Amino acid sequence: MEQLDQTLAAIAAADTPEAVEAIRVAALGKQGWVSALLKTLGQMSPEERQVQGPAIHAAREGVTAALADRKAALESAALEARLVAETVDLSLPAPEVPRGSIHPVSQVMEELAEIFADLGFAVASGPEIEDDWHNFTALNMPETHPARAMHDTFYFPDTDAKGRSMLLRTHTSPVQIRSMIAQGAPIRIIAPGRVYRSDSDATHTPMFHQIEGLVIDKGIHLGHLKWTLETFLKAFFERDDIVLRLRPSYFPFTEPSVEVDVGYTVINGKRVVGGGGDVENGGWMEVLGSGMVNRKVIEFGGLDPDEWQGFAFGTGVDRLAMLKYGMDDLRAFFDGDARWLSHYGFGALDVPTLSGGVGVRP
Ligand code: 2NL
Repeated sequence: MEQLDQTLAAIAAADTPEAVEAIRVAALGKQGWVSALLKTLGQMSPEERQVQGPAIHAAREGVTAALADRKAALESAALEARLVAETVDLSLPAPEVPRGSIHPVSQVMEELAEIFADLGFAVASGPEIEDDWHNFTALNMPETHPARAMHDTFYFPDTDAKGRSMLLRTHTSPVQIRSMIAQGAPIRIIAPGRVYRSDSDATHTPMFHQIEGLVIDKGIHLGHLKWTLETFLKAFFERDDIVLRLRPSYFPFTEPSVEVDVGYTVINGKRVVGGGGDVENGGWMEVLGSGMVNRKVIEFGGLDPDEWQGFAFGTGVDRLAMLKYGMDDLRAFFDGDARWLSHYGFGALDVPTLSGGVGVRP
C-alpha cells in the first residue's frame, strides 16, 4: 500500500505535535484515506474482501501505533528540553521581607486540631471521591431518602467495581464511618476537610470546608456533647463568656439531634461572638449541628449499639473563620487574591498553641 508507506514516512519526519495531528486527520479522520479504503469494502466480492479487509485494518493499526510512538517521543523530548531550560538558582539571597502567608482556612483547621488534640481527639482523613454507601447509606440515608436530593451531590458518570455510585463527598461523615469500621470502639476523632455540593452564590461555594467530630464509648450522653462543644467554642473564640443554646433539630444520622447557637453582641454594627444572646444588643446564631449517633449508624459502623453510644457534630470551617476573623464574603476565600491574603493571612511561623493563644495575629 503506497499510501501507508508515505504516511509512515511522514510520521517519522513530523517534528511537532501539530504535524502529527495533521497526519492523523489525513489518514484516520472522516475524510482520511484509511476511512475511504474502509468504505470500499462494502462493494467488494466476499473473496476480495477476505484479502483486503485484514490488509486495510492492519494498515490502520500500523498508522495508529506509529502516531502514538511519535507523539510519545515528541512529548518526552519536550519535557527533556524544559528540564534543561528551567533551573532554580539556589544561591540567590532570601527576600528581605518574608513573603507568603497561611490562608485563614488552613489557620482555622490548625486551631481546631490543636484544641481537639488537647481534648484527646485524633485527626482522621479519608478520600474526597466516595461511594454512595459511605457517604449516604451508612449515615441512615437510604436510596429514597429526601436528604440525598437536598445535598446537591456531584455524581461521577460511572459506578465502581461493586456497582456503587461514585460522588464527591458532601460531608466528612464518611471518614468517620471508615474509622469506625477500621478501628472499632472507643473512638475520639475529628474529620476536617474539603466537601462538595452543587451550589453557588454569595454564601455557598461548590467546594467548602467542614469539620465533624465523633466520640464513641460506653455510657456517652448529651451532657458529654454539651460540655465538649462548650469547651471547644470557648477555646476557639478565646472568650469565657460564650453562652450556648441547644435547640431540638433533625438529622438522619443522629437521634436526638441538637442545633447549637451561641450568643452574640453587636459592637460597631458587627456581630461579635460572646455575651448572653440578649435581644437588646445581640441575639443567637447557629454555629453547629450535632446529636447522639443514631443506633443504625453505629450498626453500619460495625458496632453493637447496645454496647456503644456516642455523639457527633459538624460545622463549616469557612463560616467559623469568617465569624472569628470578621470576613464578610465567602467567595474571597477562593479568589486567590494576594492582597486579600496579605490582609487576612497568618504568619507561617505563628503556629497555634493553647499556651500562646490559638489565634494570635502576626
Ligand atoms: C451540620 C451538621 C452534623 C454529624 C454532622 C455524624 C457523623 C457520624 C455519625 C453521626 Cl459518623 N453524625 N455527623 C452529626 C450531626 C450534625 O453536621 O450542620 N453540618 C454542617
